[in-house]
Amino acid sequence: MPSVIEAQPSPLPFDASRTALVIIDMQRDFLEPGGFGESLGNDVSLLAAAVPPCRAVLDAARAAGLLVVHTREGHCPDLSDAPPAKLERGEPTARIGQPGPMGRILIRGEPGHDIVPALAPRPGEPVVDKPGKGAFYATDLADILAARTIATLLVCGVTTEVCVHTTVREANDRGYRCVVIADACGSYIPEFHEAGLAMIKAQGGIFGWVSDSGSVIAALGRHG
Ligand code: TIU
Repeated sequence: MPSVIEAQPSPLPFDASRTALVIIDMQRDFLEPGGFGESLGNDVSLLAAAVPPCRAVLDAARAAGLLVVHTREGHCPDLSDAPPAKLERGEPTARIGQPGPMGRILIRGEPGHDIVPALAPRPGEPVVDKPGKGAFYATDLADILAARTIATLLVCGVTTEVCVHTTVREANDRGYRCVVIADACGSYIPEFHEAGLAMIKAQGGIFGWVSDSGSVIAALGRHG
């Protein structure tokens, strides 16, 4: 039975059996010191506030039987999937592939590439490894969603204006209804977090809807 998520610019009816929670890049490389986020000159502590709401939504999504998809941004150890234009960013000693306190920065299989323990994937939950900012580019996410006839995405993670936004834009063009869970997202640049959310819901919801963890959890509790 459809339920409704309180959201802006309008409430959104959704069918839980065709809804997925997509958690974007909640990796140690972005959330902890010594990783990719810090190598770009950011204060990584700014992302910590997103973890508890993200965990609360994850618990509710699991309890409601939603498909849960985790994504990780990162590259092959030989960097064959990392374009030079991306490798050139940041301080030369702290670029993608360079050694750091959590292993080679943004490289698959290294400790920094792992999802933070509080949000660790469970067996059976797809983990999509992506070389880009968007979760659809060069991944099998579209196939994973199509196999479950998913129509609505609940999206959270980091960072709001980079990988969350790129993924929502990709998803919107592919026909998904996207609900961005504001307090379960985070940015190194607070005004970009706010602007990113404003862009999504502007113009009648040009990219999707914006909600919050409490509203999403309440809606998941009401479904069915
Ligand atoms: N730098 C920044 O804000 N984000 C990224 O590089 N990747 C993600 O957002 N995951």
